[in-house]
Amino acid sequence: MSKKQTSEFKSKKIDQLEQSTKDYQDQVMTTNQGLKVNDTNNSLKAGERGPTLLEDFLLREKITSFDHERIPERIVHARGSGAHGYFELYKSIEKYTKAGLFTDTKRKTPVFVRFSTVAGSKGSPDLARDVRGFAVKFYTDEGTWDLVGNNMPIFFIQDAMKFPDLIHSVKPEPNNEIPQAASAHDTFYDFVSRATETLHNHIWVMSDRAIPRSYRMMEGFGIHTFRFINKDGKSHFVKFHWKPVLGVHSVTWDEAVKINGADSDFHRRDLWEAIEAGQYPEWEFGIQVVPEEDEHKYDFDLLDPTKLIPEELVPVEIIGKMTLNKNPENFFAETEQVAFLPGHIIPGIDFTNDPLLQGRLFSYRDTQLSRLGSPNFHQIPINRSVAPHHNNQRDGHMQTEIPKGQTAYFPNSLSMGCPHLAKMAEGGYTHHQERIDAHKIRGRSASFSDHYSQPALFYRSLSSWEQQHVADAYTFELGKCNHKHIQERMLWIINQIDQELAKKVADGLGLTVPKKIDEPVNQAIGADAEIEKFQPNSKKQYVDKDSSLSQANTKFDSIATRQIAFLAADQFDMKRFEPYKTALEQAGAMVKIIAPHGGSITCDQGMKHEVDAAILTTESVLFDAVLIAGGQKAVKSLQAKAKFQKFVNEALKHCKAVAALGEGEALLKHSAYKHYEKDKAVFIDAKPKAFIDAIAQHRNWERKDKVEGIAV
Ligand code: HDD
Repeated sequence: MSKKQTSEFKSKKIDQLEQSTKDYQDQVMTTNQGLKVNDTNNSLKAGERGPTLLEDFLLREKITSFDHERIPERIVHARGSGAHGYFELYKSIEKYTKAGLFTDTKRKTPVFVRFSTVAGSKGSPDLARDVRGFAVKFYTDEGTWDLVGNNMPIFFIQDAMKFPDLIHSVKPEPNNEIPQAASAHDTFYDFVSRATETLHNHIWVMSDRAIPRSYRMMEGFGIHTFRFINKDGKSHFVKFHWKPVLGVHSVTWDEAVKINGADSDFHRRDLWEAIEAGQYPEWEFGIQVVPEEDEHKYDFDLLDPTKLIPEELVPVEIIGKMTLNKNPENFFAETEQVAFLPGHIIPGIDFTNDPLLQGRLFSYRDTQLSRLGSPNFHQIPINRSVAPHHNNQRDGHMQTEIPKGQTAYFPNSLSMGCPHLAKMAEGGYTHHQERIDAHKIRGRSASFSDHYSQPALFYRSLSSWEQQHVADAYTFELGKCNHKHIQERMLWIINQIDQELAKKVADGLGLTVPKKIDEPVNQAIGADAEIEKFQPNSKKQYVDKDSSLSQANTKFDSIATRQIAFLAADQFDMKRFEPYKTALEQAGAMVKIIAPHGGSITCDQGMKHEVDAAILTTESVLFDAVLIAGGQKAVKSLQAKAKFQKFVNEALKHCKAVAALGEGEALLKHSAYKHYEKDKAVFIDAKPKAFIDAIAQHRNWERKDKVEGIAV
């Protein structure tokens, strides 16, 4: 995280957007035609109590605009938040690619990023258990490149043909439109249990990755294997990675459920506030490169998007960094209207035959036509490239440009052949020449048929607390299913991944893991042969564990932007608080005063302190750590409101760092956690550094079993 003063870079994209930005300060109100308006409160009537007149053009303009101000939400990823920033290159990788943003270390390439959940509607809560979208638009000098990825390195399905089925199964059920932004329902598990290619992405969704602490604390992945093409035309396979500088951190499911109620905009607000505070989110950019000749070297197929390349086999090479340093001016104009297309590509990068990617190349342009209403969506300011565009495409709804000249075709002589074709030396895009000699078939390669090895690798690689979270998530999700045959089928499938995991889930559901699945429906849908073909394949174990898959191995070196609740009341002990406040803020954390009432409180030194939130309006789950004020009178006031005790109990239950100053220990003493004195993340009058180090650890999972019984 860099501080605002050190990173005020303004990109050429922002310059371009400023030309379309309107500022209404000190301006008189007008109609869309520039006519000055002197009354926007009353319609034109025949007499004060009389009927409204058809003549009222002001009413008509205002109401018509309002009536049409919604556009269709995205089919998937409807709920999201965006920000501007830039990408910097650490070192040229010209040996792999000729792409300018990856060879010119002097460039700062402007980006716009949109994070999202997948299943929920536009207004759904941020902390749904779900994959997060991680879409990056690079406005490069050679054209716009969109890397439309997720926060998980694999996808649910292998072929775009199944995408509508996947989405129909996870979205609210069609008869009653229930549940919103949740995968825990019958149709999803009916599908997952029958399409076992989904299992790998699915187990990631059962893990803590699906409930991030912040967009700023999650990884991003391009998922598909792409191609890099260098200036000699040589191709390498490549996978793209984003690694957050703050590390990968999540909340627990209990917190997620409560955050959704306490602040359903939790992630949106967190991103917005961090950028406003000058705590710019940063991700390092990494690549996994595989030479063409190694295409068939691995036990999985590089074209299969349900497989990752373990970092143990091909390490990620870090080559650059992305910084988000500006919030949008207008949510609709920028974040809602931004259109990402995997087909937006630049010289030096090319596609592979990954059948999921191939289908995506069609779907995204198509969906923008109904979402944004016209093939001219590239003219919307946020979608405009910074590289100039000239071609013979014309007209259509909302054409905002005025193409000059007599011709709109190629070849022509009347316009001297212009716009003329780019020569290779001018950077014309050419596709990698791949030799294809094949039968036209509707089918899938046998090399895609291993559905169990990588879910098992993922589970094996997790720490014990992460594994427990996965078991809890399966139990919760399947517990919400109403059909026993779906639960049992899932248990049978989980058993192929890991028997201990299946047993835990079965115990939670009050079922047993079935030995055999014998469902008459398979015959009815002709699925027996298909199911036989793909399940269960004997698992392979090409690596024992991959350390990059566990959040236990992430970074724990910063408390920048962490939210610290300071529980305080009038007459709190300022002398004890001051060194904590200074140290926490110097380390980049945000200290918020939570008091019995709003307004301000006065410390024992007679100074007034503005209250950030009255206890009534906030919740423990919105904070990363808790600091309890000292001072006899103040602590008495805290004890007089039971919610302060609940606040502390909850922080303890969620394994967060808690520090008490002086008399503040009374709140800990009365907490439901009896071992607080021996806990490595609970402090009484300790040095601020100890508290800071514990916050940087994110959670003290050693406490987990001891706080199981705390009821909050
Ligand atoms: Fe997709 C949106 C990510 C497969 C069809 N997708 C969308 C967004 C993200 C992804 C991040 C939101 C972009 C934004 O913020 O505007 N999608 C993925 C990833 C996939 C994937 C990482 C697999 C690796 N998607 C996928 C397939 C299809 C689609 C296979 C269709 C065949 N996706 C769409 C879409 C969306 C979309 C319907 C909805 C809104 C939009 O495109 O712009 O076209």
